[in-house]
Parts: sequence; structure tokens; C-alpha cells
Amino acid sequence: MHSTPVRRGAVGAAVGTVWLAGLYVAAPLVGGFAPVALAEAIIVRSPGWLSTLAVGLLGFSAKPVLLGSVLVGIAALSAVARIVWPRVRPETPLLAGVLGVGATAAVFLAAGAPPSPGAVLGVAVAVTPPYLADRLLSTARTSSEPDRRRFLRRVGSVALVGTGSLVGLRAAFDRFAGGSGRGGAGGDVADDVETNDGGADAGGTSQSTAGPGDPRFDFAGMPAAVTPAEDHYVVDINIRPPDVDSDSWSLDVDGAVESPYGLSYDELRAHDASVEQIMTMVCVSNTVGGDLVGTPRWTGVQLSDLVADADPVDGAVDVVTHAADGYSEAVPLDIVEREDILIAYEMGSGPLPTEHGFPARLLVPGRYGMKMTKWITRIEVSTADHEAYWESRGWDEEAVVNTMSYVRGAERDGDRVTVGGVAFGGLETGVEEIAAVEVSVDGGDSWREAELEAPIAPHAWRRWRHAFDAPDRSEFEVVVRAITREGEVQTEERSSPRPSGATGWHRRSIRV
Ligand SMILES: Nc1nc2c(c(=O)[nH]1)N[C@H]1C(S)=C(S)[C@@H](COP(=O)(O)O)O[C@H]1N2
Ligand SMILES: [Mo]
Repeated sequence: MHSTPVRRGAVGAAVGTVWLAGLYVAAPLVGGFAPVALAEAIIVRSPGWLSTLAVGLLGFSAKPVLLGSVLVGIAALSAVARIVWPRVRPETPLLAGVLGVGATAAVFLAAGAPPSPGAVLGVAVAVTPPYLADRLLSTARTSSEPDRRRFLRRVGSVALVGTGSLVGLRAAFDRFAGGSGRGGAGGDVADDVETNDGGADAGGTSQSTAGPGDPRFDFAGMPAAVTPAEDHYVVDINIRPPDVDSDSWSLDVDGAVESPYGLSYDELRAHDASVEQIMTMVCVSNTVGGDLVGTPRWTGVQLSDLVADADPVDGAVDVVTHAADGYSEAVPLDIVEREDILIAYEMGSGPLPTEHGFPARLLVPGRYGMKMTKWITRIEVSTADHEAYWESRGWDEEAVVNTMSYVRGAERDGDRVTVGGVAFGGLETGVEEIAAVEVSVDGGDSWREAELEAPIAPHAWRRWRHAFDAPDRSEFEVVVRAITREGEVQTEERSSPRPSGATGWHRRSIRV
């Protein structure tokens, strides 16, 4: 074999790329695109300082960047393997096939696909295209020795045509099969609603007419008082949300208790401690003025009841929630006695969407979103202080929401200008925290008290607005600060989200 390392590397990268496309086509057979599962395994196993650094450097693009690196890394590994291979032993089609099958099976296993007939078919589907690409390029190389540019162009075309047709094939399959993955799960969820409607007492809520918000606070740029489920932000450690089957799912309540038990999805929904609650959730990573905040309507069962039913032993201190994706969080047992901590199974007017934790998740009012375990599988009462997922990565354990106020909307009607936004804060007890909001439209030189919307719920944000006459000005530097019910002014001091949430006044230039 007289090929140069560059040529061999190029062939290896092309074959690796076609292999990735093959894995993509095989995904429905093995329950997902294997590189995604590999990237997730990296997230879960990587040490805390590394994931924190990655999120710090890349923000929420950390996950796509990681997936991209896994894809590029696989193609690069394949290139390297091809460069060193001919030196190790003579190339034979049989050996190439065996190695391909072995590598594919290993990737499926590492990605958590159980060995099954579907997986065997998946291996065949994933291995055949790169095998053919490899043969094509190997024969091309031995039959004639075209100049390097022509050779590389041929390698590129094989990679491009191979990958393109495979991805096209998969798209056609998805369309034909009526979609897979998240779309499919959504369909299942909708079915469940119709059959299981009996239990909860939330059935009578009106969803047709306007929500509880005051329409005077609805103007350009303002968020709805109650956030529709589809508009609520999504943050978690997964590249793809876990797809939990509600038929086989159960919520186990155990640990340091006298009478452990489990609840099925139907039993949870039919539980008589079900309540409805409009509640603001904000991610601890949200920067001042950021979008990782929303105020959906939720329905769930009071955690205090669920835990009391298991009869915790003396000396129990923590209630640990475990999730299908390996996530965990802990809330002290004495706080769990509050009646507003829920295991929610509905959001808006339907079941929890997959990305928000289907079939059930925890809600802890007044705390940052990280306390609110999605895809919950187990409630463990513990006699020891539990070290939670983000806590072990250097974030605040209590995670009480800092007093915050954001500028969102601005509107002009003739000479009249109205600016507005939202304000929220958590307390140890989590009850309504905002007493007043002050706003400046001149960069902080002068301040006025804003109008506050009447509270729509004890744990919901307050919308605010401020109208003033401005016949001959169109640019304003709006600054906002909230006052707590203890009379404390929201701190002006800027701090970064890590470890306890951002602080500082939100300041925004607007032109109306
Ligand atoms: N199982 C699980 N629960 C989780 C997370 C997660 O990664 N896994 N992320 C948490 C974080 S950091 C936030 S801000 C909220 C976000 O919930 P949402 O996506 O429904 O808005 O979920 C929390 N619950
Ligand atoms: Mo978060």
C-alpha cells in the first residue's frame, strides 16, 4: 500500500462520517442516536469543575458544543485508525467488516441500548454504508493513483453523497412512520389525558377565556401573566430529555420510613392531595434580565402528604428526589411540611410535556429551578444530608431566589409612554415577596414607584408598569429595582449567577 498518511486519513474521516450517518439511520432501532447518549454519559460522569467550567465558558451552548465535539471526535478517531492501521496489518475486507461491527456494537452498548434483535439489525444498518464507502475508496486507491486533489475530491464526494442520502433516508422514514422520538411521546401523552381524566380536582379550570392577568399589563414586549407551557424555558443536563413510559413508571417513596410504598401514574393523578398552583420558576443560571424564567400553571400532589403517608422515622432530615436522568436534589424535611411543595403532573391544561419532566416533577416555590427535579422516579427520605447534583458542582444548596426585577415591555400611545416588566423574589418560606417596584427612565437619576398588578398567586411574579408623558423624547435608559415586603431595596451590586444566582439592577435602553 503506497498511499500517504493524508490520503489514508481522508479516507478514514470519510468512512467515519458515513458511519455516523449510518448510526443516525439506525437510531430508531436502538432507541436513539448513539453519539447523543455518549455525550450525555460524558456530561453525567465528568467532574463538577469541568461541567461548571464548560457552562461558564459556553453558557447553554455547552451541550450542543459537546455533541459536536463527540461527532468530530469520532470522525477524527476513524481517520487516525486508518492512518495507523496498514502499518499494523495488511488490510482485508473481512477485517474491516469485523472491526466495523465490533465498533458499532460497542457504541450501542456504551450508549445504553440493550442487546436485542432490533439492535442487531441496527448494527447491520449502521455498518453497511461505511463498509461500502470504505471498499469504494480502497479500490479507487489501488486501481489507479490519481493526483492528490482528484483523490481528495473523490473522498469528499463519497462522504457527502453517502451522508446526504442516509440523512435523507432517515427523514423519509420519519415522515413515513409518522415521526419518532419526542413527537411520538407527545402523542402518547395526549392519549393519557383523555383516558385518565377522572382523578384530579383541576378539571373545572377555565382555559378558554383570559387568564387571571390584568389586561392593562399586556402590551408590547410584556410576558403573559401566566406562561403557556410551550413558552416556558427548558434547562437540564440532557441533550435529549429522557422518554419515560408512564405505564411502567412508578413513584417510589422509601428510605428512612416505616412504610415505603409506590404510586402508579394513575394513582398519582387521582391522589386527593391534588392542588393547582401558578408558580414562577427561574433558573439559577439566569443573568439579570435573562429569559430563563416563566410562570406556568401547575397541578400536582402535595409532597407533605406523599411523605407523611410513608411515615418517616425519627432522625430523618432530608427528602431526596431522584430522577430518570441521574439527577437528584434534596429539600430539608422540615421545609417539606409546607403545603406548597408539589409533585406536579400537569402544566398549563395538559400533562407535563416531556421536556418539563413527564410524567412528574418537583416544584419548590421561591427556590431556583435546580431544586425542582424533573422526570422524578423516587422520593427518598434520608437521615443524612444528601449532596445534590448541582451542589456537588459548586452551586448553592438552599437556592432561594434573589429579589429580581426585569424590564420587558415598552409602548407609545401619542405622548404617553408605558414601560413595564416583571418582579419576583423568594423567601425562606417562599411566600409573596415583592411589595413595590421602583423605576427610573433616566438611567437612575430619578425614581418613580411603578404600578403593580394584583398578585395572581402567592408564588407568582408581579408584573409592573409605569406610564408617563414624553412628547419630545423617544430614547430612555430604563432601570428597575424591587422592594421586598421587609422594606429592603433589591441590591444594586452585580454578582454572577454562580453560585447563588445573579444580582444587580436591570438596565435597558429603549426607543419608543
Ligand atoms: N431530572 C432533572 N431535573 C432537573 C434538571 C435536570 O437537569 N434533570 N435541571 C434543573 C434545572 S437547573 C432547572 S432551571 C429546572 C428547569 O425546568 P424546566 O426545564 O421545566 O424549565 O429543572 C431542574 N430539574
Ligand atoms: Mo437551572
